[in-house]
Amino acid sequence: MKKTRILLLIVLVLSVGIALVGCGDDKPTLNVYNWGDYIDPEVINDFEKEFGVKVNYDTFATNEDMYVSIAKGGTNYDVTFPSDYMIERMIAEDLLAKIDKDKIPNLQYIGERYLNLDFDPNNEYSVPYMWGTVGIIYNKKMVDDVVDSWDILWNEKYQGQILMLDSQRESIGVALKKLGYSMNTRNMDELEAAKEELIKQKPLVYAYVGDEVKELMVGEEAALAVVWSGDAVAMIRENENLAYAIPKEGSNIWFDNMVIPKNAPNKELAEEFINFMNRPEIAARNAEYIGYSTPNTQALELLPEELKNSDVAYPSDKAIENTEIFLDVKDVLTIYDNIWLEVKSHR
Ligand code: N2P
Repeated sequence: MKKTRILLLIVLVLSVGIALVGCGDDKPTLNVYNWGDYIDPEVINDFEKEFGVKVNYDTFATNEDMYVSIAKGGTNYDVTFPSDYMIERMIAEDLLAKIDKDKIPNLQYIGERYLNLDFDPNNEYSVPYMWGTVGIIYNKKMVDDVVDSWDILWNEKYQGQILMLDSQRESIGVALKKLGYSMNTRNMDELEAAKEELIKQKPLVYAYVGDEVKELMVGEEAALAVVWSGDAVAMIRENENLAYAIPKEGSNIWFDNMVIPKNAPNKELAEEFINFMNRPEIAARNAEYIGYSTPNTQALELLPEELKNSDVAYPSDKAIENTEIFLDVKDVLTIYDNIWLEVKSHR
């Protein structure tokens, strides 16, 4: 008697298992590789339901991490989200598929200033997703100096209360700008000086962080942090003591686009997804949820007044006149890599 029951149980478990696997099998899958905290999760569910597909969703924290996974092979992502300089590099290294623009009618909603940028001159390989700046978020209760210069991140008064971005181009870029150099410099003396500057700053730095910056700043565990503007919007929404500034020495303006890796198993579904993400209603939901700035002009219209009018998310031309887009630094890339390694490992 007991034996039959156990046997029945085994049969039951096996058949449920087979049914589940079977189910997963008939649905086409889309493998998406995005930054952490960079989409309204409901949007993924809606795409799955509407298109009758399964989305596998993985995240990364920096362009460099994303690049390594794609370039070393062995991954099968259909869509990923690099920034400008990384798109430039991935095109040059033949890692991206050309996108069939006829499949992306919603490109019509993208504002002209976000199209045909130098890193992908005819948008043959990439479709805009979000854009923004790099700046300093600070707690007005904890900082009594004016925040208008990168210098404040080297002020000993704020020792242990400064967060830097755990991302090499941004951190090296901040040091370069502080010194009055371009964030895209290929000059060895300037790069060496930036490295020294970051090493000098290190005792003041509480931590080099990614998405955790939001919790730390909202929880008032640090006074100042280098952040991407969209995260600043999300943080200010949670804690009104926080404010954002783009330092006067200048900063980085960036553009994150959606791309299809050359070895994507499901390019057609990837194009459906990219088009879906640019439906004004969907683009607006993402922009509102994450706080980042949408390049989709119709989506912008759908945003709540408060967000639409935020000068953190949608700065004036004047506020960004002193910003640079990162370029692929090509032959000096290993210098940048080594500087970052040295800074991070310095004790
Ligand atoms: C979101 C990261 C935004 C990427 N967590 C800025 N390029």
